Amino acid sequence: MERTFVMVKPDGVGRSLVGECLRRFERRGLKLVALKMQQLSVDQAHKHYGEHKGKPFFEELVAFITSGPVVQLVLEGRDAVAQVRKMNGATNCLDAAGGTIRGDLGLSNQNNLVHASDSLETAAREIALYFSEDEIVVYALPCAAWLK
Ligand code: FUP
Repeated sequence: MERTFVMVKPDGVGRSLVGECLRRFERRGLKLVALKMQQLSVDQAHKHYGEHKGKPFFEELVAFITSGPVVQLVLEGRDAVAQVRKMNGATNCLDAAGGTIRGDLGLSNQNNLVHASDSLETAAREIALYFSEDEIVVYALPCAAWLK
């Protein structure tokens, strides 16, 4: 089963939207297999957003993502990477469709509430950045049979 990494960003935590985000993922049928809360260091932020180093918005992005606590999730399910990206919506909340987290709850480009991995390779890298293997919980959801 596919795994993806999700981070509720400092604006999502600060606006008390952690439960709202998690509720959407759970109701969709995605299984929560790991969860933690922390405030990222600048070093962690550089590792997380390494692909954006050198871009004009990079320093501001690092300042934002380290500005307050974040909540990190690992979710498991069918086509989890692509489905969670769809549920988050377009990067800029102003372009995000209704029914998505960003389209329903945000108005900003940078403060866009949630991050999610954009490929299976990225998911593996990002999960390993924040979780050790023994922090990922293997268990069966009783409803799994209906979510195949
Ligand atoms: P996403 O994959 O949707 O998380 O978006 P990107 O990886 O393209 O960008 C990472 C973060 O950089 C976004 F969540 C918001 C921020 N960003 C800006 O602040 N300005 C930009 O022009 C593009 C992205």
